[in-house]
Amino acid sequence: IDNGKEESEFLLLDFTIIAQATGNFSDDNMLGEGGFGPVYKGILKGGQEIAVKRLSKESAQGLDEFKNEITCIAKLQHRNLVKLLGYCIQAEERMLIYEYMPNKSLDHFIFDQSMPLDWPKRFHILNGIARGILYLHQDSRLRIVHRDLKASNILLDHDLNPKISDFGMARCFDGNEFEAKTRRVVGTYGYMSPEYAIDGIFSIKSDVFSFGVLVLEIVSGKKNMRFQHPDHHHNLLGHAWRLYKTGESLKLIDSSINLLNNTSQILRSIHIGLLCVQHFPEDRPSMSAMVVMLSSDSELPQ
Ligand code: ACK
Repeated sequence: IDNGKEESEFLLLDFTIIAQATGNFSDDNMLGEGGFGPVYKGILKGGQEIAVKRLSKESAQGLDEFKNEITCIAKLQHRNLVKLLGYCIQAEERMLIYEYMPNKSLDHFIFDQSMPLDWPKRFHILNGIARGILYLHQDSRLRIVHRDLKASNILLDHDLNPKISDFGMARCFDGNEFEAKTRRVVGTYGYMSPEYAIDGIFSIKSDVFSFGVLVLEIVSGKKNMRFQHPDHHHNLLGHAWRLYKTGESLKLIDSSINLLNNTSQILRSIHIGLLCVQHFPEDRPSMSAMVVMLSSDSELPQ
C-alpha cells in the first residue's frame, strides 16, 4: 500500500503482539461489533491503549472496506479524526489498530438520558465534528466523502473531544470529481441524504446532510427517524422546526440546564442543522461555511 508515508510512522504489529495486547481477543476485551467485525481493546507492552478492529474472515465485502479504510485514512491526520496507528496483515488475519477512545461513541451521550451533555460541551463537539469533516472535504490532494457519518461513528477522547471514525465506506475523489453514483448504497438510513438513499448519488453535500442530522440530534437529544419508519417521516425535522420557531419550546430540550446563556447558540445550531438537511444538495452549505458559523459569536443570521 502506497500511503505516501514512511512505513516507520506506523506501528507494524505482529499478530502475536496484538493477541497478547488483547488477552487473546477475549470477550472481556471486546468493545463491540463494528461494520466488518469485532473491535477489541488492547494494551501494548509500553502501556499504550489501542483499539483493534479485526476483520471477520467470512466477509468478502469486509475485505474491500478494510483495504479502503487503510488507503483512505493512512494519509490523514487531524485532531478530529481517530488516528490509525497501524495494521496487521498476516496469513488470514486482517486488523486495523487505532488509538483508544475511552469515552466511546457519541451515541451513548446523546441518546442515553442518564449522561446528558451540558451545552458548552455539545457546542464543542459540534465544532470538532465540523472541523473533522471540513478537513476531509478540503484535503489539498483529495476530496474525501465519508458516506457514513452518524453518532455511533463519532468517538470521544478523555476530554470529550470528538473524533470521526470508520472510514470503511469513505470514497476519495480526485480534484476533478465532485459526485459519484453507486448501485450499492451503503450507509445508515436516517442520516442519508435523499439523492443518495434514492438514486445512489453521493458527494460532499451528502456528508453535509448527515452532519445536519447529527447537529439536530445533538441539540435536541432525539434520534432521527427519517426514512426508517415512513410514519415518522420528518420526525426530527418537525421537532427541530418547532424548537426553532417557538422560543418557548426550547425548554423541552432540557429544562434542568440554564438556557438563557445558550439560547442564541442553540438557535444558531438548529439553524445550521436545518440548512444542512435541505432536500437539494446545491442548497446545502459547504462545511467551511458551517465551521465559520459554528465558531462565530455573532447573533443568529437573519
Ligand atoms: O459505541 P461504542 O462503545 O464505540 O461501540 C463501538 C464498537 O467499538 C464497535 O465499533 C467501539 N470502538 C470503535 N473504535 C474504537 C476506538 N478507537 N476506541 C474505543 N472504542 C472504539 C465503538
